[in-house]
Amino acid sequence: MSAPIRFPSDFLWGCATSAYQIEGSPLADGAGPSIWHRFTRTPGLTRDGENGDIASDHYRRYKDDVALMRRLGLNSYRFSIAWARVLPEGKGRVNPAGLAFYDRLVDELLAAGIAPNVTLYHWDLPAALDDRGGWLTPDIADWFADYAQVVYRKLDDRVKMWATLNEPWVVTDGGYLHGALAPGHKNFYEAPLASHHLMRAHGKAVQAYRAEGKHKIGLVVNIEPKYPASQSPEDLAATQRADAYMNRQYLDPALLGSYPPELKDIFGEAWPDWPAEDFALIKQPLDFIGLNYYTRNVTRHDEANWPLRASGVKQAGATYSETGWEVYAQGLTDTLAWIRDRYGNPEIYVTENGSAFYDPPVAEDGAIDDPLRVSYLKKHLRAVHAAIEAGCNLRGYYAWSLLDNFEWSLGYSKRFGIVHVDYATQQRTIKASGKLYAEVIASHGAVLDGQ
Ligand code: GBH
Repeated sequence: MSAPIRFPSDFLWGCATSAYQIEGSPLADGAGPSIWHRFTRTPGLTRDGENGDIASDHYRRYKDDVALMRRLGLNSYRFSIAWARVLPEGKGRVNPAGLAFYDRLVDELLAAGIAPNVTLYHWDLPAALDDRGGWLTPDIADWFADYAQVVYRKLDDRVKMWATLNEPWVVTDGGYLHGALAPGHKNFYEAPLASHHLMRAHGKAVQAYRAEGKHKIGLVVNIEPKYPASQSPEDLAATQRADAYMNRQYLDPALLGSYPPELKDIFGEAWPDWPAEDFALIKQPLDFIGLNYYTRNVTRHDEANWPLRASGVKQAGATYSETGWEVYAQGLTDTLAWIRDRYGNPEIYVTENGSAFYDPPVAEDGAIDDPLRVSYLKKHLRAVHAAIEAGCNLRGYYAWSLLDNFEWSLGYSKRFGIVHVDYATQQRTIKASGKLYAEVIASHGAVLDGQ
């Protein structure tokens, strides 16, 4: 018999979103274009040429959306700021009207008793900075810190949780190595540069925060535990490479001050010898780690999958979501325990967790039954509770996502929301998963007992 499920009374219960995925109105009120604005205007790069011009229209409906959060009982909300709304050219001139949107959002949240948790970068680089080299140029660390400082000065009186980057692995792997995400490069030699400058930018933005800010700042990473497909030396080595590439590439320099040695093995001559002083910049004391967890990976050696020479093995009998990711809640407990042990039990939040499944249309009585997402959510919340029981310093959980939204190159074809969005009318409908989440929050988890 496991212990009854009761989450701490000060546990943060939230939902997460990101600017380009929900806001719409990307050029409103003097905002500059981002790399996603451009990417979606290049034919063939997103499904059906879909873009974030309207998305979930949150830029105009944010008050309704905060009311929705209140109905769900959230006490925190994680969102990101669009850099190019604040600085249309990415640096230099501030656009007060862009900053004012986030100012209003923060006030609306606080009036509803919801603590804002702000991410400074969720993939929407100002296009003007991409023109100057984007994440490939060392200058970007200063550009990012300058932007961050503008935002801290405006919002740190009310925002108590900040994150620098969302998922630097995805920025590099999707944006610079395989090209599925903006800016769409496929360049082996660029990937290590982008990674390194992301981490330098993270370090500078944390330094800037220590000079300005009074609260907490952290880094958000995506982690997928890598389990070997067999005990063969080849599969074990492939598993280590996959783990180094996705899971240790960012946390190790940020928290331990060095890169995993496997990266040299993966990137060969494309992996530079980094200046030693960069690591002092990258390794800044952090107040928390944000963990985005979706799935695991069972890994085998695969010479054909360049440059990692490793690939995932599908598991018989497992459930796969509509994005093809295995549902594996134990991996969340395992990942939290791994971070606890490897990095000295830092304060941690699950900053994203969720799933895309086919949703039926809204029923006549207004209900949306999404049993697979309900099951995913229950299993992962139990996994989170198990990690707390196992001594992880875990303080909050954010479901991805509040709303159905623009799923990057997959357009609107994948729905991750616990609230359904009818894109023709922008009407919001709380799905069964959203109702379940509200019950979990209201009962401090007790509703999960015995299920
Ligand atoms: C998040 O990243 C993003 O932060 C968010 O913007 C996005 O909408 C959300 O996920 C949903 O996609 O194919 O089995 O090898 C997710 C990071 C990294 C998770 C790649 C899935 C591949 C699993 N993803 N990973 S698999």
